[in-house]
Amino acid sequence: MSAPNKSYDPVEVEALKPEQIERMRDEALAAFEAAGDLEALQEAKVAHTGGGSPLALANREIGALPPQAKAEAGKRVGQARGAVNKALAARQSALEEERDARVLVEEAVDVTLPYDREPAGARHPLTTFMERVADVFVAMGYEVAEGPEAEAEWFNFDALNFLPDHPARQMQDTFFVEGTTPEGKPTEGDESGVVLRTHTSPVQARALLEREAPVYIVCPGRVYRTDELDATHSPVFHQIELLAVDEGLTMADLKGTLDHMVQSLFGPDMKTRLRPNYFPFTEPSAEMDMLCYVCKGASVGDPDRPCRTCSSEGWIELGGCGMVNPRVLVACGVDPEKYSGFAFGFGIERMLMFRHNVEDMRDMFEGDVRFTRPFGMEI
Ligand code: FA5
Repeated sequence: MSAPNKSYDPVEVEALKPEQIERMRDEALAAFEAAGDLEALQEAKVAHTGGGSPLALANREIGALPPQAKAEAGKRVGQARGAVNKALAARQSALEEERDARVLVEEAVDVTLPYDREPAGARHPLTTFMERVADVFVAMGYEVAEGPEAEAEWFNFDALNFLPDHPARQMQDTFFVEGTTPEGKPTEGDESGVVLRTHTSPVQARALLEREAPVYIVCPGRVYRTDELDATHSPVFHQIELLAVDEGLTMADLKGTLDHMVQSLFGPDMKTRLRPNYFPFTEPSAEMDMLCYVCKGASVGDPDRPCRTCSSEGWIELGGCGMVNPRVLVACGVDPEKYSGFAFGFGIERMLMFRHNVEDMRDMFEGDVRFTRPFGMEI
């Protein structure tokens, strides 16, 4: 290792000359001053105080100087570095203050703004429409009744006079849950299997068994059939059922009640018509149609006024109805000599499709808020 050079003249070390140190300090101060934001200041900091900065490099030269020169150069460089660090800290806090003031303005929260800007959800039109229909009858004194969706076969079929070999009891129409063979026959020892109810009519039997006549009930609910999902069918859909059992009820009461319902839902000039049909639990039975609420029948036979809603038929099919079959009354312990009744049931999805020109039933089940939102809230 070589000894320090006694004749070494510190003035000869260029980087340690006073004017050089001053220049380095001044350049650093100017760079800090010129930094417009904290990012630029960080760059200036690295350039002027980092390991590769001119002052750091000059500092490294000091080690090789003789003691006297070392002390002088050390003092010079130390003072310059002190001034640079002080200026850096001052600029840093000035820029931080500026940033804080700017953020306070830019990110200010106006607490006086309205707070309910969250988009409000909407109830599903199936729900609101079912409630609306039920309300029509509640206003007339009917009671809302319910039954289970997993229903005893006896209520879904037997009590309603479906004979054991009725086609609706086959697997292709009904979801059998338990107590039933794959062919739809009861398994050994099971008196009644369990099915997913195929209609809301079993609530008729439940209501008659639970209450003393007279009985007036309305029952909205979910039902299941082994139908494929397409634009007009769903394996899970909704029906609304009505049952009135009292002394002296006739088809005229049924017709008047149906007319009242469509007038309440679609307007005062609405009416219904009945066409003969067959249901095991009503006798006589009918298919009920309502006047097309769009063309009011005017499109029939007029090619210049076609109606998309009723396909220019003038009428829209609603569902089934009839006078309660006396066999059902007997099965439910009601005296058919004293009481008579009427019932009807229809599909909510199909009704909604007509009411709101929904072309594809699947839109109702996809849960897309863009479908439900336009319906808003119905109160
Ligand atoms: C019945 O379900 C009878 N219980 C109605 C009834 C009640 C008759 C009281 C007499 C007395 P039907 O099988 O026709 O009837 O169905 C009634 C309505 O359900 C149909 O008019 C239709 O609007 C609707 N519907 C039937 N299958 C489907 C399905 N797969 N998807 C959507 N709606 C359906």
